[in-house]
Amino acid sequence: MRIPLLIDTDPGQDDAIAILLTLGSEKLDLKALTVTSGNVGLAKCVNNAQRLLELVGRTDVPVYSGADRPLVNPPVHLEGVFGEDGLAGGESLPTPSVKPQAMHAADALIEFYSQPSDMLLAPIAPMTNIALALQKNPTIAKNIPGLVIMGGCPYPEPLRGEMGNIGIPGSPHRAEYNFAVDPHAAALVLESGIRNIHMIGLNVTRKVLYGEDMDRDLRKIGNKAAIAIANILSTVGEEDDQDYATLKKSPSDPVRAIHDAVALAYAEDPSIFTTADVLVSVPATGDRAGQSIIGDEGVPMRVAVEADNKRFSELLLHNISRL
Ligand SMILES: [Ca+2]
Repeated sequence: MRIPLLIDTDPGQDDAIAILLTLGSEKLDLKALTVTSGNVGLAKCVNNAQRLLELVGRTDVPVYSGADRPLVNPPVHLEGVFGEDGLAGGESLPTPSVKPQAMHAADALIEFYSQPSDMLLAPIAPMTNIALALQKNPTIAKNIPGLVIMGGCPYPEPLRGEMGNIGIPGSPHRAEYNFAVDPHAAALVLESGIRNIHMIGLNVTRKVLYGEDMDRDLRKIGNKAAIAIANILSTVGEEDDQDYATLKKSPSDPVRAIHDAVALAYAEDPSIFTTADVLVSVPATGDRAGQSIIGDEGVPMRVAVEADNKRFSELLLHNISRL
C-alpha cells in the first residue's frame, strides 16, 4: 500500500529534488503541498512549487499558500544559496497553468487532519504553517500519524562540527536553518503532542551530498525531470561552493547538500538510515533558540544518524527515472 503524504515546503533547490523524488516514488503518494516563506519569499516559493508540478504534469496535486513570515522573528531568506528566485538553474521550468488553492495552508492542514488520518506529514521548511494550524486547532495533533522532518541538528554536523548552519541572532551558537528561522514554530510543533516524530537533521543531510557522479547519472536518465533537476542542483551558490570546496573531485564538481531529498528518501525507505531514539528539546528563545538538544528530557523522537549513500543514490535515480 502506498503511503499518503503531505509535504510542507519552501522551494528551494533541495525542495525541488525532494518533491520530484516523491512524485517518482512507487511507495509515496503525494496528496498536497503546503508552502511557507523560507528559502525565499512566499510568492516565489509557491510559484516554484507549481512550476515543478507543471514540469512533470502533476498539476492535480493541490498547492496551498501559507505563512509569509515566521511566527515571531523576521524572515531570513537564502538567495545567496538558492538564487534570487530560489530555483537557480531552473529558468527553463514551465510557467504554472493553474492557480494555487484559495484556502490558506494552515486551514488546509486543519481540514486534512480534522479526523484521524494516515497521511504522513513531511515538513521540509520552517514549520510556521503547521504551528499556525496547531495554534488555531490544537486537537489536530492527535490526528497526524507521524512527522518526517528535515530540520534540526541533534549531533554535530560533519563540515565544522557545529550544531547548525545558521548563526542564532545575538548568540555565538548556530542552529539548523529550518529550526533557526522559526524556533517558536519548531518548539510548538514538536511539543504539540504529535507522535511518531522522525528528525532528519543537518548532521546526516551533510553526509549525503550531490556531486558530479549523481549529476552524470541524472543526465544519463535524460527525462525532463532528471535534466531539470541536474541543471538546478549543478547551479551551486557561492556559500555551498565554499563550504564543500574540499570535497570536490574536480574543479567543476557541483558538490552540495540536498537536505530535503534526504528526508523524503527516509520517508520512503527508513532502512537506508541508522537512527537513534532520543529525547529532544528545542528552545524557542535565548542563545540556543532553534537548536535541537538531546537530553534527559524533551520530546521522544527517532533521529537519523548515518545514511547508506549508495542506496540513497539508487533510490533517488530510480524515482527520477520514473517521471
Ligand atoms: Ca526546504
